[in-house]
Amino acid sequence: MLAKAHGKISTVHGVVLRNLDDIKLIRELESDLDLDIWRAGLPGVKDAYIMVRPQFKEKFLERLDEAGIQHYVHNKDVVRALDDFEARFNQWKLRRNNDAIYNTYPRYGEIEAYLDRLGREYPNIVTVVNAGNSYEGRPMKYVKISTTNFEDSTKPIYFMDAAMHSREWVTPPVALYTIHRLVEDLRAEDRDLLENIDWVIMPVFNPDGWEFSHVENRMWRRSRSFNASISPICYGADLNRNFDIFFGTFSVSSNPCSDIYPGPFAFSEVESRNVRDMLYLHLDRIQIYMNMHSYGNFILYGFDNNTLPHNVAQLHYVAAAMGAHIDARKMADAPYYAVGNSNYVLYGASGTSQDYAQAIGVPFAITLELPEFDGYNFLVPPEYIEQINTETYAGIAETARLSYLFYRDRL
Ligand code: 0X9
Ligand code: ZN
Repeated sequence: MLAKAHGKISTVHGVVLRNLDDIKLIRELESDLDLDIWRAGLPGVKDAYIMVRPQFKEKFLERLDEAGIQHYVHNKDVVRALDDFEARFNQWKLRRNNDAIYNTYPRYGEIEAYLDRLGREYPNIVTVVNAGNSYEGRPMKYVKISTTNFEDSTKPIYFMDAAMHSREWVTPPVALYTIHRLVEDLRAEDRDLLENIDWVIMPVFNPDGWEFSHVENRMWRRSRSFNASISPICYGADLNRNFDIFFGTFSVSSNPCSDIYPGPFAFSEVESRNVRDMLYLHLDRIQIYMNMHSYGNFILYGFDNNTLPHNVAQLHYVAAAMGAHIDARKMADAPYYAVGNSNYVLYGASGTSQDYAQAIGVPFAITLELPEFDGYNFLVPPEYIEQINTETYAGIAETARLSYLFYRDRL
């Protein structure tokens, strides 16, 4: 199943970052040597993890040595890590046959069926909407959850999406679990979340990539569009570089085969256009845009170009509260969340949906990078899904509560 990925994948190197210059060098090498940055790292706190294709390995290590940067082999056999993951996931599916959809890594058809079923079973609160079709023609489904049919303008909207990057498999379970808790398992202490807020939740932003990552290449990140005049061999663009904000200016590669290729022009990809249209559809009431990724334990906000939104004090307050609520429930040896401006805490990227949403007027646009355990990176063993779901839900609930408090200022 993963054969195509295997041909391309080689080793992952830990890089000991000392300062911003080291990060800058990595970003340069990223496009020159087509690196796949598995973890960006944080100087003095977290090493970067960089996957290097075999043909570039020598050059990569040479450049690090020249700059006096320490490095080590983090994963000497990515193929084996992929095989291990696949074996564990297969066992999990056998053992947990018929388990809840939010406790596994479901196929897109299963996710659609789940959303449709909720729409049928809870017609008073759940509406299933197709935001438009993906490049390959899959309906990009999302749910609207509301006790007042989205008609009460005194309520804020909480907008959440997941799996914009398809290999970040642990993100849809969190979106699905949030839906489940609001609709099928609403607890007394959470009634306010359903009654005071309207929710827009899209569990899979990139359904073509999601399916491709299940059947062809587990490490697939981008969309699946194809345009022979751009590249006769490489498909897709990075949807988180494709939004019309600082488009194509930093953290991008002009190589259409790169994982950070932003596309030929802003909104070249139908998936990012569809999400843009969803944002505009609800813009007057969206208080939070929560763009879920994996991995690294980060809660980030804009802007990416060395400037801060005018409401950064409130934005930071909300992001930090989220981190604190998740950390309070985290596994003992899991890392704490780092919270802050994306350019400062992680790296600036142009064309992100987070910055786009913030720039068009969403008060709190946040990128959530879900946890990493024991070096599993994108390959989070399914045994951990439940833990990540419940701890993250606590953070989501807290930001939701803050969203309706802050929304009152807008009325
Ligand atoms: O590079 C990205 O798009 C995100 N990281 S990931 O590993 N999930 O691909 C980070 C985006 C951070 N957000 C901004 N810089 N705005
Ligand atoms: Zn991502």
